[in-house]
Order: sequence, then C-alpha cells, then structure tokens
Amino acid sequence: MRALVTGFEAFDGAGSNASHEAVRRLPPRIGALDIITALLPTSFARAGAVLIREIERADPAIVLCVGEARERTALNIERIAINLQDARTADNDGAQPIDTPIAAGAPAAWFSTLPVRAIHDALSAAHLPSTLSYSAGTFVCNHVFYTLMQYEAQTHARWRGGFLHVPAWRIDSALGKTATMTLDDIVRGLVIALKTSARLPV
Ligand code: PCA
Repeated sequence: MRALVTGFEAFDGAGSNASHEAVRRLPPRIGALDIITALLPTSFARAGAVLIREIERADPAIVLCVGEARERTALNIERIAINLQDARTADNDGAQPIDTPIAAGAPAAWFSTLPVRAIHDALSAAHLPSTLSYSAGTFVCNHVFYTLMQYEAQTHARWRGGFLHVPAWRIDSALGKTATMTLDDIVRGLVIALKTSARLPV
C-alpha cells in the first residue's frame, strides 16, 4: 500500500516552508505503507496539475497534502475545501485572484475523505496539539485541497485524500512569527495521521 504525501514550496518571502521540511523528513516506509513524497509549487495555476500527475504516477491508496499555516499553533486537520480563491498575497507566480471560484459551476465544497476524527483523536492521544479545522483558507492550499477532492470524486477514485495544515516551525524574523511546534513533532504528527488513515496501529 502506498501513500502520496505532498508539501509546498516556500512562499510570501519566507526562506522555507514547514510542510516541505516535514514531508521530506518522512521515512520511506511506515509499517506496510510505502511513502512517496512530492513538492508542489505555491502557484494557483500550476499546483493542481502537478498534484494530479503525482497521483497518477504513484497510484496511491492515500493522498495527504500538507501546507503551512504560519498563524496557526496546532496541527489543523482540514475537513472541508471550498470553491473560492481570495488571495491576500500573491502566489509564487505573482497571481492574486480575488473573489473567484476555483471551478465555475462546480460544487461549493468538498469534504476530506480521510478519517479526520480518528486522526484528531490519535494526535491528541500522542499529546500533540491538534484541531479539526473548518477552513483551509482561500489561498493555494485550499485550491489544492479542493482540486484533490474534486478529482477524487470525478474519477471515482479508490484512494482517500485530505489536507493537513502545520504551523511554522522556526522563528522567521522577517515575518516576525514564532514557532509553536518543533519540526520533530510535526513529522511525528504526519506519521500518526498516515498510520491512522491506513488503519495501522499508532
Ligand atoms: N500554505 C499556503 C500555500 C502554501 C502553504 O504552505 C496556504 O495555506 O494556502
């Protein structure tokens, strides 16, 4: 059984992205689960196509997309992706869509198909800060999450997918943000989320 786990490029002037740093530290194998990782561009125009190409290549049972939410202080298990782009800053291509749908005429929202409650419970049992989140924002992460879930529905996929936002992991003086979790704990959280999704013992 394979899991595809994606992180994002740094964006908005930051030197790194906690999602990429955590994803690239995952072991190649977790129990019976082979871990395949990929880096997505922080780009409204390009990220979705890269994600779909990686899914087709990996033929996974689980797809977990991971992004950084600097202002958040816990692992945020995203429940719902919405059909809206409303960027407060430009993406890495300089694009800044405001008040536009991701896919005109498509459903307003899609739910994660990962076992979000079980992941939350498993993270809490491991004493990691975790919350069920009802908004992945309206920037590139939500765009990728929506694209993932719409692709799953349209292709009647056998895999299950979802999105997790992680906090920033180190003080970035240019942005004035303070890390609230260590990178080791973020990686530990991803491993627990993947084990729970694959129904492996945590
Ligand atoms: N976070 C951004 C996009 C890339 C990332 O890591 C977001 O929350 O939309």
